[in-house]
Amino acid sequence: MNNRQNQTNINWYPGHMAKTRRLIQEKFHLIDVVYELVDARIPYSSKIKDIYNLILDKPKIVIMTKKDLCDINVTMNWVKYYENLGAKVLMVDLNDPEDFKKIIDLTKELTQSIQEKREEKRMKPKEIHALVIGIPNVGKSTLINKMVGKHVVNVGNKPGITQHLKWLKTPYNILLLDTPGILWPKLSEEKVALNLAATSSIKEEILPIDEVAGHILKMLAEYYPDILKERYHVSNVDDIEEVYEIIGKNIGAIKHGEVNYDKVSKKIVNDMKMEYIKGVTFDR
Ligand SMILES: Nc1nc2c(ncn2[C@@H]2O[C@H](COP(=O)(O)OP(=O)(O)O)[C@@H](O)[C@H]2O)c(=O)[nH]1
Ligand SMILES: [Mg+2]
Repeated sequence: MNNRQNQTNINWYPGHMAKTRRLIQEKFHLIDVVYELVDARIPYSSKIKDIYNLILDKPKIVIMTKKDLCDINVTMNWVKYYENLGAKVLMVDLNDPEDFKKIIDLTKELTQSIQEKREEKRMKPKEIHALVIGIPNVGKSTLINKMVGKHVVNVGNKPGITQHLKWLKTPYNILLLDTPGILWPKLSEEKVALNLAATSSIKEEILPIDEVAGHILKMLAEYYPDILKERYHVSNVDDIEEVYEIIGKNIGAIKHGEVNYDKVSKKIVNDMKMEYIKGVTFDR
């Protein structure tokens, strides 16, 4: 991993990260609750690892998004794991209004004591300041737009675009702040980096596409052979070479008997992105 990192454009991350941390620190005293978003397909790999000293002591909800795309039984083990560490966890499909309501309800619950104290002093309820943090592509913008009730931040935008540094009003007496910059996961573990690339949380250029596709196939073969068989009409999932050939045939990526590996890899990665491959959790 180290060698490869040096070869890629990964070098500009640390500076961005430091800036993000500083911006969070500046807003810290205002924050009542933190929404930490992770991808339910990779509840370990998509978790920010070195932000905790920053947000310690703040009430926090770990929101596992994309429930509709994950393997619920496996992700449930991660929910329990984080709950055992003392976290409040919600597994959600951000497009499901009932799941969305759970986030609002839990926020009210976690900030109840703040409001009760104010009530005793005959003050009106405080507008709760919530910070939304998470690595790219975990649904931060989707959540914010849903809560605000209109399109205020771009969904699915490329990481690197300057973000709002503005508290956004919602009808729930909650003000929202998007991650002020970019938070990067730790890429030191090879498997983590592959998981992140497989779920589009890190840019495609960072890892070779054949490695990302190979990782997706390997995970499917090991844990979800039926999904692999059904999606690509293969019978023997253990022979990756054969799987490539069959997919190559199916998508017309074979010329003079030669498989166009690049095309097949792109197809596999794209199938994850387009949500054709779902019901999978890659952190075990
Ligand atoms: N299936 C599914 N897709 C989601 C969910 N939440 C977000 N997305 C999609 O994930 C992609 C990234 O979302 P975005 O809000 O831009 O993530 P951000 O980079 O963290 O702001 C978009 O295509 C969203 O539509 C969810 O719960 N389920
Ligand atoms: Mg966003």
